[in-house]
Amino acid sequence: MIGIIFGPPGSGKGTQAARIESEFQLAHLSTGDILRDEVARGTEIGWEVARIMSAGDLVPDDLIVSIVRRRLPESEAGAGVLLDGFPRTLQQASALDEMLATEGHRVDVVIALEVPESALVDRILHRAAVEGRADDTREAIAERMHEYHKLTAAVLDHYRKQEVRVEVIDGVGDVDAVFQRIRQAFDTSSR
Ligand code: B4P
Repeated sequence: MIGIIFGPPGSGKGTQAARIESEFQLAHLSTGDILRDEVARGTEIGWEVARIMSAGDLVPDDLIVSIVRRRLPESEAGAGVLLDGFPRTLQQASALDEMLATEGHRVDVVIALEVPESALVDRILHRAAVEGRADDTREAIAERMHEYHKLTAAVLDHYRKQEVRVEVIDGVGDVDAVFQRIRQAFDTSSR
């Protein structure tokens, strides 16, 4: 099973992916988590991406694709993988399709979380107060939303055109309620 959890910044991708990971034994591969870990460890990649991320911009496609190319085989080894935060551009989506095709695989399902922008900003600002993430400032949030509409939203159409199953999930409500909606969609799609 190759799944993608998709949605604008703050839609709850990471939150729901953690639930899906434990319920369906899928390996959770989050490019945001990988990049934050590189920054925290002060690696060469971390130095390269820290400023880009804190401004709310997307890091270069080549870098992200090489990270995923390195990690995907290990993540795919078990029951399957849930990609979180990737692909975020059409170039990344094509690179992923090619990586999977070399092993005779393809994306099976896209879970697309839908949340109105006003609620997204509230959630992220709330997280800012709790976690102090470098990209949770008002300016960076505005840039992340802009990048989402300019570059990322088109990824959904890319998969719809390929007739990949796309499940649009209402992401408003408490974390459990959203997860129940995802579980229903996931159960149906894996049958
Ligand atoms: P991500 O880590 O993917 O950040 P995100 O889109 O904000 O996260 P997410 O939607 O997972 O939000 P969460 O569950 O935490 O990316 C960060 C940055 O990394 C990008 O801006 C970019 O610079 C870089 N990057 C990553 N992948 C890349 C790629 N492929 N290409 C280029 N650059 C890339 O939820 C947000 C908040 O809402 C949390 O506080 C949570 O507690 C709360 N919340 C969740 N569900 C809720 C609910 N149902 N109700 C109320 N609050 C809820």
